Amino acid sequence: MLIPSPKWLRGDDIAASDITPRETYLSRRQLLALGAAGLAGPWAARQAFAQGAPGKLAKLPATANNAYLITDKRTPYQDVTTYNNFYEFGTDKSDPARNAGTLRPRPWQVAVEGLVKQPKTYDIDELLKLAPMEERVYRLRCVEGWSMVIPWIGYPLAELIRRVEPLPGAKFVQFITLADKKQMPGLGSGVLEWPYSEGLRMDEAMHPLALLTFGLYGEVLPNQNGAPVRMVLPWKYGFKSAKSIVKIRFVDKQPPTSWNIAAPNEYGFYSNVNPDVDHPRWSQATERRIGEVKGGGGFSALFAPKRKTLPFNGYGAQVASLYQGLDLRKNF
Ligand SMILES: Nc1nc2c(c(=O)[nH]1)N[C@H]1C(S)=C(S)[C@@H](COP(=O)(O)O)O[C@H]1N2
Ligand SMILES: [Mo]
Repeated sequence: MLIPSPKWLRGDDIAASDITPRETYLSRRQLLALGAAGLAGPWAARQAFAQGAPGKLAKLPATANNAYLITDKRTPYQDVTTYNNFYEFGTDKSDPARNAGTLRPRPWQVAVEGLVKQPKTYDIDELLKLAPMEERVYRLRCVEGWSMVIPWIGYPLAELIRRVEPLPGAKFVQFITLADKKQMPGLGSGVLEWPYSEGLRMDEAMHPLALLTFGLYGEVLPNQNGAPVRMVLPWKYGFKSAKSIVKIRFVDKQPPTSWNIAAPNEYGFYSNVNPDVDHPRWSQATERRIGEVKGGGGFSALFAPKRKTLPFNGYGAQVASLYQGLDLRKNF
């Protein structure tokens, strides 16, 4: 799959010619609506633009990495930032966009600890400069049966792992995310065990696809998408991609994960996207692409055409070898 591609096949070119005009059109329509309500003006123009497209957060320069080619049309920014799972801010898809304004992504520190030679607490600005930023267009598929295609910005987690020098006893990496009641209204509910915890086997964590992610669509992460730093693991269900990380811990045993604790028969440790292993309450054979029909993410989740879900979310050529000899029905 690591084939150099003709320029016209690249996702960014498709997006540039295809999505931008539509967003411009939507903004103009929103402006007209605001104008009719007597609200048009520079402020209204800014608001209308901010809703549909990037442009309100700090830019995060990155070099496109097209090694992992995705030609699917990108999910519009509007949907990427308003249809979210981030239970610390509520369990409805629209809650994170509405409630995550209270998250303070600065100052921020990430403690890298456990079985490593060089444990260290990184300031977010230091972490940002640790390795060259890449833009990678990845599919993200939620276990709920919807997916998105997003231009993420970050660098391989392996860059960080190499620098802290894991000890031979380190077999797993655990990600622990922020749990602060003052910033996160959803922590009052007992739906999940807080802080949110996820984990990977060391070889999964070292895989070049595993992206330590700081931005999307050319800018730093919006709060609702896990500012200031999250994981993106494109071959696993979305919940493995922990948001707003504060600790990365190297351990010798498989770490507990929040979703596995909440429902052990539904969410296993591995959580590789697998169309052949149904969730106990629904099939995983198909998915719907958010943004494919108009009317907000929720409409797409219900009414977009069904697509066949691919093994490992389409990244089998890169990652299937990690699981050779492992029974993926048992180790779901
Ligand atoms: N801390 C934290 N991280 C999280 C979650 C969460 O509730 N809390 N939800 C997960 C789930 S279920 C999904 S599908 C993805 C969604 O990421 P997105 O909103 O950026 O698309 O984030 C994952 N990371
Ligand atoms: Mo999810």
